[in-house]
Amino acid sequence: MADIEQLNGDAQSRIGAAEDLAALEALRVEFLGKQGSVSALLKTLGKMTPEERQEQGPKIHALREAVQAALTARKEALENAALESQLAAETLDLSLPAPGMPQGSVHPVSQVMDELAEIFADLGFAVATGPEIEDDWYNFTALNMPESHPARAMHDTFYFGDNHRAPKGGRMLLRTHTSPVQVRTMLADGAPVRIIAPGRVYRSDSDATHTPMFHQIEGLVIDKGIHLGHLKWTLETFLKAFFEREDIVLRLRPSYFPFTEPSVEVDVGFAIENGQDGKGRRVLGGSGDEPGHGWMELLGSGMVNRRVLEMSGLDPDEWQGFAFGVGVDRLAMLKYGMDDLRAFFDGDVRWLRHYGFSAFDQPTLSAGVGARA
Ligand code: 2NM
Repeated sequence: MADIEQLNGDAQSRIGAAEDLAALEALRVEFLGKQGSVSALLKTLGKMTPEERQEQGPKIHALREAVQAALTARKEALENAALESQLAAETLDLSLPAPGMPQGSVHPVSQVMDELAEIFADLGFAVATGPEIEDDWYNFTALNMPESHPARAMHDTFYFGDNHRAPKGGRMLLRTHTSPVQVRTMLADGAPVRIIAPGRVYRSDSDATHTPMFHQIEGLVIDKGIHLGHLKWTLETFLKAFFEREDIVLRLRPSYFPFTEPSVEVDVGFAIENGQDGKGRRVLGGSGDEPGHGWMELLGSGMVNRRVLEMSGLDPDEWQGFAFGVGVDRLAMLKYGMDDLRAFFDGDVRWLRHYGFSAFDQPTLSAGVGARA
């Protein structure tokens, strides 16, 4: 009896103090193994009288249960502790770049696209997209550029061969602007409309300021009673948000586009106080009459031509609208100080490392759309 209690006390304290799983296994063998001390006690039951067995049996079985329970509890505690320390030692941040791998970055064009989408979303514009392979009806005819129109030749269009034809027989081409997206949106959804159409466009043209593929964002607002004032306010609000300065001034020059009437080209300047732009401001721009002073041509826009509205399924006596188009690559160059457009598409990782943006830098209006992480 005293033996059993002593054995249990000894087993409990030594099992509780076992420092690792190997030590615990040694204790299991020592107590419960074939040659173990508890097993030896169990074997004595066979030689006992029935009366002794009736008294000792339950006690010895209880001892075995208690030792087994202590082993199980200690094993669980040791395993938990091992897991805890493993978890503490092996922290794994899945958002970090893999060791030894080059870190990717967001291309400036993608960053500017995201900034523009954020700015226009705040003004209530939805993003619309459409095919880059178009037929000439959506790219030209619906935009008031019939077959014979000289502007078609001016667009340096990439055409597909004669074996690729649109369902109605028109020629297929790489879109030269995102305007066909606007036509498709008006035809599909009707009016009112408030969208931007960002995306790739293609023109056969290549030098330091032109690449055969570039990025454009066009905007379209259609509603009742829309006029040039709405256009000017929208562009002013957009450019102030994009360049993150309040002293942006716009100059609207009469121009010509087949799809708008009237058409205006928009120049931007930065005003500084105490100057002379007619409102007591001096105007700074990228190029102009004096070095460092003047205006920079930035985008084209105008009131959507009645014929375009008609071909897009809208009654021009009921609905009016304005549209604008701007080169995203050019905006990126201006905002982030890049000088050669061709470097945008070389895929040179050194250039990307220098000009690229952190993937964690999500443009938001509250943080400033162009904030760098
Ligand atoms: C520009 C300039 C002026 C324009 C027009 C349209 C549409 F489809 F509504 F007629 N979309 N975009 C437009 C107008 C584009 O880019 C320099």
